Amino acid sequence: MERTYIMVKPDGVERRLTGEILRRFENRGLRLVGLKLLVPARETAEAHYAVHREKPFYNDLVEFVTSGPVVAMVWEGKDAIKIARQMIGATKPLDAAPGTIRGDYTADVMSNLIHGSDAPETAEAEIALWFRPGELLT
Ligand code: D4T
Repeated sequence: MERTYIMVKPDGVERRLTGEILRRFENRGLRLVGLKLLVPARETAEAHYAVHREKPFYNDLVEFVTSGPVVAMVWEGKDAIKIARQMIGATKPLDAAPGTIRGDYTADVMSNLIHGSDAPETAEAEIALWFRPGELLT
């Protein structure tokens, strides 16, 4: 069993896509073990995107993800990290296949609706960053 951190970004909440995204993850058979709505603190967003600190888009990214409420979630299942990444679709709009969340609902590299952890180590760090242990099912 594997856990992954998934986040509906402010554009996804604003566009009323939270229900559609939850439905897709439930239909795929993953188990929801944590869920909350919050406006991210700047420090949390900076830590979440620390790997991109030197990139030219870093400041805009932190501004964007703190610009409104997000839906923070943890989903569990066999190969949950890769399955979620597959459902989310590629970062570059031209590479995001139809049938994926990004491929069906966005063509913008930054306003790309949703985040999903990319590896077991990042999943563990992101879950610990966004959730306290008591907020997750066992
Ligand atoms: P996240 O991390 O948000 O799930 O997105 P990805 O895993 O798909 O993509 P990423 O980490 O490479 O990029 C993080 C975040 O930065 C935005 N971005 C990315 C951007 O605005 N311009 C760019 O050139 C890149 C590469 C989009 C997602």
